[in-house]
Amino acid sequence: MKMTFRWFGEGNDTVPLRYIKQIPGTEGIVWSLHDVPAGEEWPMDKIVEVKAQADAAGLHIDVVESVNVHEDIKLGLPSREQYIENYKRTIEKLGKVGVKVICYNFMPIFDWLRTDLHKEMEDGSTALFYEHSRIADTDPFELVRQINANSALTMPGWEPERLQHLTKLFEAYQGVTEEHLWNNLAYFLQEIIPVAAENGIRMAIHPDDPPWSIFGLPRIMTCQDNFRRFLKLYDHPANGITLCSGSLGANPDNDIIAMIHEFKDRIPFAHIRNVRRYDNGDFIESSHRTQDGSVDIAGIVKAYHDIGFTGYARPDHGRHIWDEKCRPGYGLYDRALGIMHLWGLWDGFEYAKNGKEGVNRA
Ligand code: CS2
Ligand code: MN
Repeated sequence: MKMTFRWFGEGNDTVPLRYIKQIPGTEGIVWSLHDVPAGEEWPMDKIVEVKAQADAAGLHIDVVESVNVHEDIKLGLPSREQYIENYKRTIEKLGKVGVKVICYNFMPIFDWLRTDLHKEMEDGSTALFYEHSRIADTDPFELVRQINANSALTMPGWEPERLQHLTKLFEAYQGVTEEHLWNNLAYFLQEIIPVAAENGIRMAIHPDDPPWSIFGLPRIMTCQDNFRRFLKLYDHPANGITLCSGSLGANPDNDIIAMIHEFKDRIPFAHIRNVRRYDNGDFIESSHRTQDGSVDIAGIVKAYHDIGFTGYARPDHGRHIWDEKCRPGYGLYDRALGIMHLWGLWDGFEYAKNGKEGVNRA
């Protein structure tokens, strides 16, 4: 397991690279060019700039999250051709600087969705919270306005230029079913996977978060059966999954341990975090520890250890603790604790299997 940490870029993140370097066993950043709109080709000079910053801090840039997919590709519009071309050029450039994994998602309009970015927990910390009834009862425009108004920094995938066009986007998705989305995803994969493979890159689709339809929009990357179908759309190691335990874990029917075993060769990237689910469909992003949430994080790390996982991992969102001022879900403290928890479990399993020698090697 190769540990990484998401970083939003110079001037766009509260965590300096040198702090990331100080988290034990953390070798690289998970990065993106957040100011390049979805669909545009990434400029080489900006890519090289991030690489230079990471190099100077002694961190690698092997994993990109995300190269966002333009809505026209998800909608299957004729204009997708140009956006797919741009996507391919970006893949080639990323291959040139040594990127190994590109994470992306195929969620219509919205990326991850929560109703409260600072829900207070029993211990006074705050965390990202999803209130099921509020999604059902609130108009999406109003909800986005409320959430963005309460947040100093925009959430990834919620870029203002995309949200400005919300009305038009909702109209465009009228009549777009899950099957349409599957077809459009298949088309996209046929085009980009060969280019990724040629450039030494594994594509890794992120599950939908939450893993069910919201505001009547179709969502397909939601469960084990659908991931199986996804992998068959293009049966090649370069067509892979970002297995996010927190996103999938919001649905109690998802058996993440079973997914790790079934899809083991096709998981270049693991997001490992917990959520605490409530009976009414609400959930909150609790600490990484198994006991604090509803997802068996210890079992998940054991499953990764059992399959001899050599891919990249990162702690996903964290709580906001010790009065840290940070991006919602992306502070330093709780994610650093998350990493230590994940390593603690991993080293424990390794020690039980191979003793001190194994731990030294790992
Ligand atoms: C999120 C997403 O759960 C997560 O990892 O932070 O924003 C994720 O980065 C994207 O869906 C990947 O494309
Ligand atoms: Mn994730």
